[in-house]
Amino acid sequence: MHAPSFPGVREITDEEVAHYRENGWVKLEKLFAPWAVEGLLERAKGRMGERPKTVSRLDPNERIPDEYGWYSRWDGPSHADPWIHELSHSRALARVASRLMGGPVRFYFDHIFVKVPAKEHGTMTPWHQDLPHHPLDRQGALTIWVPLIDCPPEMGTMRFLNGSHRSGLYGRFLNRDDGVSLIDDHPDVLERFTQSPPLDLRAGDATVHNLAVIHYAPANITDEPRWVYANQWLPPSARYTGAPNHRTDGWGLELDKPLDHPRFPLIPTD
Ligand SMILES: O=C(O)CCC(=O)C(=O)O
Repeated sequence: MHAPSFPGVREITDEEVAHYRENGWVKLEKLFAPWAVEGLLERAKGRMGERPKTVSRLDPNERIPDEYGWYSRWDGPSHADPWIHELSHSRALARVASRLMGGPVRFYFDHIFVKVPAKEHGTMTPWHQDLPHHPLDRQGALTIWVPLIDCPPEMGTMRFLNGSHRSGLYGRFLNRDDGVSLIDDHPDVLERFTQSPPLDLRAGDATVHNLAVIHYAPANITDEPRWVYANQWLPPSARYTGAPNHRTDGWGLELDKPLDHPRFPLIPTD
């Protein structure tokens, strides 16, 4: 497949790769050039509005009420906007994922994720692992999470339990309606693992995390919405489990087969 070379994404270093492998997450300063961040933010606001609303998955020109009160989202912006597609499916971004993962990569998903200020109805993102929420049979996938505005800890930058991606799977804890948290079920994790420091990110910095690392994000206690572009990658060998998921439903994926479908392309990295 053709993968555009996108000059707005930098190469990462061996030290950054080593940090990711050891801890299950890494901070990448200035991953996106300022013009790339501006391009994303302008498009996100164009679709979602200055005081953002969720974009319909059925019609990317339509704004709909937020599914959960604490965030607004635009799922799959790269499928609706060719400029975002150039970035999300670029060789440069695939190289970042590939170096961290240690092999070839498959594009999985992207979205704009806007955390609403706490004084409206934003909340913390509770402790969780992502992987139990995905229809994937194995580990290895990662998320590249890029704030599009300066994002101090008060806006809710993520905190990670260092090395927890190597300790197995703990359960599903996002958007639970019974109020049970990962810490209720596994109170020992906060002693077993050290916690990453509060991260002060500039627009265009990134955190990358393994879908198996335990993490949370505090509430956004500022007055401004927290605009983030997140982009996810799979190891090509990952197989589809058939669990319902908005990323994969409706594409005719076959149970127990890799996600070989134009929606989830392998992106060349050299
Ligand atoms: O942005 C947040 O508040 C949480 C994001 C998150 O948990 C994730 O990307 O896995």
